[in-house]
Amino acid sequence: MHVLSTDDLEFWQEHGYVIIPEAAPPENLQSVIDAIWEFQEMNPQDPESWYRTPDRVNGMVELNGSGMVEMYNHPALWANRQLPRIHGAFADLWGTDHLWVTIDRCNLNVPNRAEFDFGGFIHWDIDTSVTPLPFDMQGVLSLTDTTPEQGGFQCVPGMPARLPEWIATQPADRNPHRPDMAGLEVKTVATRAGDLLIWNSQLPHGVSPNRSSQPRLAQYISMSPAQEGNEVARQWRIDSWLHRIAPEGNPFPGDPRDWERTHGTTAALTPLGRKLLGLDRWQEGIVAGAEGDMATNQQRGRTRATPGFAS
Ligand SMILES: O=C(O)CCC(=O)C(=O)O
Repeated sequence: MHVLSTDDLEFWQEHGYVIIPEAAPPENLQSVIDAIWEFQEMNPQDPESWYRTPDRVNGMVELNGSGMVEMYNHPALWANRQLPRIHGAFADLWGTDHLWVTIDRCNLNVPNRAEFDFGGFIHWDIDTSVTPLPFDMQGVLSLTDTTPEQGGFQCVPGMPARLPEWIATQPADRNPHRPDMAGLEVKTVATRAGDLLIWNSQLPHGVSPNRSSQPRLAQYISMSPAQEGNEVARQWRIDSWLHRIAPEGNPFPGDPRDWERTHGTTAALTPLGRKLLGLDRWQEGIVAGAEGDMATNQQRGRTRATPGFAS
């Protein structure tokens, strides 16, 4: 299924991100919204409850306070991961249908107030000191309409197209995960409910502060070429889905309640979903061990801490 137009592809090349409208139907969005509030043990009608759960400490320090919700395998999340329109959009960008989907988290970025003042951040998940620059994609599905003040996605548009030249102007000891923002212009992107925003990982990006009165709710979804020869990663992914196990890794500390494993339900998968997980193969005749290394990906892949995803 082709999803992106020629204009979309040009926008992607120029700006380093693209928005796919109506990527998921409203009922799917509502199911994820309900699941997030339940998982967080918060009442959407009672703002006092939104600040109750202390943030767990993220290994990637800039994420602290940004409202990352470590729910990974709820059936409502899988329902969106297996939508043909979302798969089609990533397939257009990667130039192949043979993709795996990330087993990724959600975001509930609540409004700032006197005793809660999240400043936002701009970062790269990839290591921009590596040559050649790693290439990957990341994505976020907006569950509600999100105004520019509401704590959504922000970035430095156009940076991937000029990243090597910009790096050449920077000191050798620069932070390869956090750009010096001097002279760089940040855009906070407004989105509609159901928009899927996909960005090139070379784009400096992050979560903006929520200066509105409404929370920002989102689900992270990305896809990368399937590593069907990487049997360790494939088995890990199947176990994660089947037993509802959170990915491990530096950026995300996991859920100390182990709520999904102990209380959750394993999601039903469509034929497309089975391939996007790795349960069924896109291609026959793949030799196990032929590609990839989960440990290496895990160390380098700050992106999503999902085995099988290199960054
Ligand atoms: O929530 C967003 O819009 C951006 C999230 C982000 O920075 C990340 O996942 O690396």
